[in-house]
Amino acid sequence: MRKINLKHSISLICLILIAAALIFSTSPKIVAQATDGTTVSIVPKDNIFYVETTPVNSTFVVNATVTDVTNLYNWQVKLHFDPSLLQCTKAFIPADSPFKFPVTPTPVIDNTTGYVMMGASLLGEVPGVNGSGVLATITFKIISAPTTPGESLSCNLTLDAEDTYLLDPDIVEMPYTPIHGYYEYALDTTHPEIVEVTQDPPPDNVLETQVVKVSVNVTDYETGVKNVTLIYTTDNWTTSKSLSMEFNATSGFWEAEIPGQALGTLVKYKIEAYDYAGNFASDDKAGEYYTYTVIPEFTAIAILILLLATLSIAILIKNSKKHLKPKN
Ligand SMILES: [Ca+2]
Repeated sequence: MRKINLKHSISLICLILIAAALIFSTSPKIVAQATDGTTVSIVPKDNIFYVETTPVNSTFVVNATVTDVTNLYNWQVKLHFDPSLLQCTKAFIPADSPFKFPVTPTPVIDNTTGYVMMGASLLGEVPGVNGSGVLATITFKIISAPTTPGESLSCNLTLDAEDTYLLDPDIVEMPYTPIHGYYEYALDTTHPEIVEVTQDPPPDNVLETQVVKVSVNVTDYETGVKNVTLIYTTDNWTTSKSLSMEFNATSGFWEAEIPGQALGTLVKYKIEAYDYAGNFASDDKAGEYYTYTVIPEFTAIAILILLLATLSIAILIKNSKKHLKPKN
């Protein structure tokens, strides 16, 4: 692989610049004056991905940007990464970058040592360029994945202190603050949360053979909820059945129906959920389970309610007839 060390010895760019300086020796010299705010940054700074949402072999892009630079004539960026985790697949200066200068040596991508290096020079077109913008756009491919939940693989995306530089037309280095990047690839470790469980009809009013609709609100940080299961028993967990709950996009709840049961049956159930990273959550109402007992259609209470209702209606009818009577 062709390696260019542009800094330790006199670089290709410098040679060109020296030649250019000789040619353009009558050009007015501009004093290098980097403002206090000059930075070279990796943007985004944090590049955090999860296995379940960003599969291995996915790519992501970072920019090396410069801010508030004055009289930039020649620049170089060398960015280090861990080549056991990432491979650089592409590096270029965007066409619309104000720092895409005429002399641009081919970027050096070293996926063995783990660095990418590139630069550009104005070649005699003094003065330099002021402002902020993208120096380089760099694409990385994720090549290694963590294998156990909670594990994460990470590395810094470090701007080389020596080989990242900003030069003025006199080939004088201008100070800048480096803002390095960070990469992390993790198996998500936040569990889904079963927030709320409701049933219709309510537990004290389930009749013979009546289907019970159970609605569950489940939330999950990061990856989202993959599936929710209702597990119920009618013989105190000697046997049990699982119902896959369906997500209702309108209500935002996960729903399932427990089939109608015979009179007197005690039904117990619990809810389980997984997120897309394989994290598990269970809600068995702190070991008590959600329960209901199937009651007859006409219990004593029901009859009493019915009698009261009948009486109320009778009174209402009587009252309304009274009102209909003319006053005189
Ligand atoms: Ca999660």
